[in-house]
Amino acid sequence: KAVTLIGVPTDVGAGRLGAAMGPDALRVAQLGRALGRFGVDVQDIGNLAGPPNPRGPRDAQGLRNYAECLAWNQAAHDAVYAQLQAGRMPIMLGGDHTLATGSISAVARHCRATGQRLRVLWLDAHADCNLPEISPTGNLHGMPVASLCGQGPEPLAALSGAIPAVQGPQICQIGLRSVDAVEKRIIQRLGLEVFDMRAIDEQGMRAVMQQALAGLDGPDGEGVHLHLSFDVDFLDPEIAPGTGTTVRGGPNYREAQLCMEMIADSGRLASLDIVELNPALDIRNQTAELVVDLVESLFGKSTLVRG
Ligand code: DIR
Ligand code: MN
Ligand code: MN
Ligand code: MN
Repeated sequence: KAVTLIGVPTDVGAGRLGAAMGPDALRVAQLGRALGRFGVDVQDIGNLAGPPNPRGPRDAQGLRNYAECLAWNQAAHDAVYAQLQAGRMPIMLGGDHTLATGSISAVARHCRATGQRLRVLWLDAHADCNLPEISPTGNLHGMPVASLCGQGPEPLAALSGAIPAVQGPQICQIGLRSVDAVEKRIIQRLGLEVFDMRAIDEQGMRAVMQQALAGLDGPDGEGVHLHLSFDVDFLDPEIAPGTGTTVRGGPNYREAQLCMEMIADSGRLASLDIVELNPALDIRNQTAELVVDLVESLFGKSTLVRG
């Protein structure tokens, strides 16, 4: 297995500053070395470059820092696509969640070129499918799912070279517990598959992940490219304080581990975003260390010999 770490140090899509330091916090927590211990060939290409955060007001479209968001997403797209073409698995170290438009657009382009089927798992407290007109904040990190499904500003929606980059039913969201009023209807309109916290409470993480990953591990899963977009605010704030928009009532440590272990068992993980880690809000880098711990499970760390 060959993996490339791509730092994308920006917070232009977020309401608070600090996610731009996410890539370095993950390096301090030794993400690369942790993966190396599983026999993974890890290359860290450092941080991409892009415009500074102007901290602008909402523009006429209702968006904050739109031009800067587009530039960072284009950079993320190009870097992720280059790694996929080189046959390496990209891990994008964000950065705020706007960047998933760029990374997943690259993955969608790659799947189109190689004839693979794309499945996206979206771990988040939020649905991220706001549109400029209905967003309560104008922050683009609340909109990447809409962009990927062909909604909102066209230059972002068109990054993969086709609109939409992804169809709603290809995206499965897990852990939601904060969805804006109009967003609830967009979720339905786009046809997203959603397991909110209530589903996890009622059915348990195991049953939820079995449904989310249904068919992937067998012969039906051959030719499926599984992308994981991991917003750190998916996790309960008690274990993960280092992120900008915490919402109480998220998955606990064991639930999060099981989620990652079951994704690893599918054997299909082919690209990953780690986003919204905000070291300025963290306590002694504990959230970055937790993320590294979870990513180890994602790459097959297990307590006992398996398989
Ligand atoms: C809110 C918050 N729904 C918004 N979204 C966040 O601004 O659109 N997404 N924090 O991660
Ligand atoms: Mn979120
Ligand atoms: Mn692939
Ligand atoms: Mn998000």
